[in-house]
Amino acid sequence: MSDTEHPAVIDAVVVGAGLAGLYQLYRLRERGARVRVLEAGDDVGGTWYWNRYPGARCDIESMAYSYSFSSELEQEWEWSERYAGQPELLRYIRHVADRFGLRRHITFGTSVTRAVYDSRTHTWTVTTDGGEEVTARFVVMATGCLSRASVPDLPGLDDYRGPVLHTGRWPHEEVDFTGRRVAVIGTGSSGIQAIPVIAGQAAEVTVFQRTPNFSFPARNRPIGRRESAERKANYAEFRAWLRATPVGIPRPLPERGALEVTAREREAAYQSAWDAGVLGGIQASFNDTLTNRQANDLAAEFVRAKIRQIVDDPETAAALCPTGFPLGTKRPCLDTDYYATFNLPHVRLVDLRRSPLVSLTERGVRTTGAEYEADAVVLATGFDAMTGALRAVDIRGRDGAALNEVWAAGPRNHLGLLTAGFPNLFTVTGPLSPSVLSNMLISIEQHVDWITDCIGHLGDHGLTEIDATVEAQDAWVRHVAELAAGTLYPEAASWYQGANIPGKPRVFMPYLGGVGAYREECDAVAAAGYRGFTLSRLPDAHPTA
Ligand code: NA7
Repeated sequence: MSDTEHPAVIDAVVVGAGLAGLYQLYRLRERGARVRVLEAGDDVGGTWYWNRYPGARCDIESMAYSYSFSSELEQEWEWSERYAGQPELLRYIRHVADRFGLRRHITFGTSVTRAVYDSRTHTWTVTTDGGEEVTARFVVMATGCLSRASVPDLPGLDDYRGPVLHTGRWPHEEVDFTGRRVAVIGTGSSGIQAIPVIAGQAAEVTVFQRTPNFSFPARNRPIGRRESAERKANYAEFRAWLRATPVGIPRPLPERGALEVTAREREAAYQSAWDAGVLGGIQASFNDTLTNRQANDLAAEFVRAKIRQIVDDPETAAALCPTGFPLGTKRPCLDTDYYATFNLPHVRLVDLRRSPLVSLTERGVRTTGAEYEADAVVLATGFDAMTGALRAVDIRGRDGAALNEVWAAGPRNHLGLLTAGFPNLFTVTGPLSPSVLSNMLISIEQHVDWITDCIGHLGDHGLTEIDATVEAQDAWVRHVAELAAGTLYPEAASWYQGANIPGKPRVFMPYLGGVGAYREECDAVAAAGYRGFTLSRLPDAHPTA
């Protein structure tokens, strides 16, 4: 690793100190690169720093949703539960930062507002909200897919007198709902995790549901020492298997379609997935759930029957039954006692499809049917997913081109990694990569390894710039869209395709080819000398990284 041409120019700025940013920092430091990480929060953790709402929990098993880069770390860390809660995940991430001496390279409480590329020097100058400028050869956007909270433009939001809490921006001090009336707006993963826990504390909970979701029991439980030791004895094999699967989640790989088996076999398969408590388990019972509407309807009906079984009041059960979009095409949820919570006398469901939300008032929430008083309002209303955090930064590439303009009709890039005209600016788990349709840790490690190797390759060959070609980018954008078009995903108004944000272009953003195939493609591109990218060097430049 040699120095950049100017001592004030560092090798890389990494934006974000979540799981992606920390690993990127670790890998680049390992190569001796000079790196600054800029992080908006006051600590490491990313998603697990911000999402502190009651019940926040990962719905991929801890022993799969954790770093694999260090076998010492893997062996020494003991997870207490099958699905770790937010406090434990944050402890783990802080431990990683300390164990690998990463903190001294991180500036906290600092947001990046602007990044400008200089084609003459092949460097980016990044500006922070504190007015600082940092110049680096490479920028890695490790800003997360679900990091920009979406607060809907609800009339009367300012009139409401009580606290309004967004699940994705939860306060750091304890929020005590004891004896209070709580209104929860939103029934995605966050709401579905939070509602049973809030109901365990509050005097009254009113849930405002616009779209019911498919949710499955998580079957969370403590991990015993023996179970942990068994997994750790074969950790490398387990990780290798996960990396080759479609989504990197430990669950069986279906070989048959739902219509190729008898009704009894089908029921048994769904029941076994329901009992296993694995994210996406029901849809993964058969290989055609997300491509064949009839197969999907069978799986969806199985879940609706479960909801009707669990929920005592038939009207509430009917309102909780998801209809109108295929199972799995909106992010499925894992829960602990979600549906049963509606049997509690102090919990009620307000179906916004029947009586739409009109406004917040001084005292609570008004729908077309009634006004519901509340001492606190919880917004579990989600995120400007996948592109929100990237578009929040004013990114200017070659010739001053604005990323926001280039992406006006939806994200464009090659392999989800680099956008043509924005050289040396990488995104980790960005749009058009498997990202949110995968175990994030698998995708993060794969991206960071690829990016680090790419930066190393440039340095080893005296090169200072990598840019995607427009042809390769166009082909990749087309490929991602074609994969989505062959499935039922486009039938749902999901955040996967930006439908939750008014005015956002409807483009299906995650790559659906699976993490195994995706890794192979990325590796093949690198092995072919970064096919689809243009590599160049500045005359007289000292190579970096
Ligand atoms: P989601 O999954 O986007 O869920 C947001 C929920 O909020 C969803 O039920 C929305 O209904 C509802 N919502 C959003 N805006 C409104 C308004 N204006 N009125 C009523 N209801 C509204 O976000 P989460 O935080 O739960 O989960 C995000 C991901 O984090 C999750 O998938 C995991 O990957 C982790 P809608 O469906 O739009 O009708």
